[in-house]
Amino acid sequence: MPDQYTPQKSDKFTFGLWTVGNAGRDPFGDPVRPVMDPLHAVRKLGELGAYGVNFHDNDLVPFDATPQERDRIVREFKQAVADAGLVVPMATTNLFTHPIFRDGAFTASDASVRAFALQKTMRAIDLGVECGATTYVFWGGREGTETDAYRSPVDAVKYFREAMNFLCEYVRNQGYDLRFAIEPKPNEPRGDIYLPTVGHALAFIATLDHPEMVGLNPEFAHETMAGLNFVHAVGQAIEAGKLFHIDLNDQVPGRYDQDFRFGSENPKRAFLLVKLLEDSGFDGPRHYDAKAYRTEDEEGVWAFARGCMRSYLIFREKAQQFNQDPEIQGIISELRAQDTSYEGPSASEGYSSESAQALRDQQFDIGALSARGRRYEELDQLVMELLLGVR
Ligand code: DIG
Ligand code: MN
Ligand code: MN
Repeated sequence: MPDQYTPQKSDKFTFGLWTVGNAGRDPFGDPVRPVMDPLHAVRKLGELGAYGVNFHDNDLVPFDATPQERDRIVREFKQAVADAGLVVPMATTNLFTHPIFRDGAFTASDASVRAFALQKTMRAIDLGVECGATTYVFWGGREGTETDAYRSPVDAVKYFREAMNFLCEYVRNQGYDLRFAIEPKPNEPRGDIYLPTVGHALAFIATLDHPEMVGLNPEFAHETMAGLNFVHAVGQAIEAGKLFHIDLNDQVPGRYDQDFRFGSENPKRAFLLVKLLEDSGFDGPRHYDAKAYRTEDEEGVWAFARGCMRSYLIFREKAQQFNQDPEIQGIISELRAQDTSYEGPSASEGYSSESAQALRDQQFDIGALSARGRRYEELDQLVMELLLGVR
């Protein structure tokens, strides 16, 4: 039954074909659901109110498809996307399933594998652009090691950089309207994956020939697997102007990559993430890189997809309530008034020898400043009561 949490295309929710199409295989069990026809996924997502779909090259075009098969598949896919009123904002390459990538793709020790990974990625970029993608994600699922006895981690970074620089030049040379988004992950399927967090990726991007073309696709589960605060990671990406895309899902810290339904494990962190995205004016797709529990049949998959989108809309409404709640905003206003009452010398105006000397001479009431309580318990309890539906 439609209600105020029924998604609209204007909410910009997207799903990867591999998400709703996940057949439930895991390291200890066979698939539990039939392989989903990508055209069926497109139609169903359109019916659910999604804005778009994304794909890895081989989610759509089999690894060994002939050029003729490839063209037919793409033609039919583009028609289904158009019929469903969807778009394809993002595409990416599968550089992790085929055995050739067993020791990596861009960072593989074998130079011929690195070259093949570039060839496959150029073709996949062409495919993504042909379907309308303007963001291209790089998740280095196999870019890592189980033992560091052979490949130097210094070489790995150099290999990664030469691949990204080459592909940036390819996109520039082709005249494509495309930005790259690196997706960090700390481990799995490799024992350790290079560029494991948002911080590592930001540092790496700064070393590229065209850093302006490359940003981030942070994933909730991946920073959480690393024991990090995903809201902080996204905040740093936003502040750096590098939040080019985002993978929404959920995760229990310290576990394998669970890719749970958004908001299903950490509702407070999910709320604070949605509040950050909405307050910051992020206008990119709200992309779900998540999958239904292995226990589910196809109906359960669509319940999962609906739940991802409904929870985002509920959290967005809660964020609006937070911003309008008189008691919450009263505490914030009082805190901010006191926090900004200092009028002495500071770093906010930049450095000068005069300001440095004035700062040296500044007197501070250490006792009063040390004794000041922050009222965060009161404020956080109000957030919890908002989320628990008692405000
Ligand atoms: C897994 O978290 C990765 C791959 O599914 C894909 O390359 C990327 C795009 O969201 N996420
Ligand atoms: Mn994941
Ligand atoms: Mn992802």
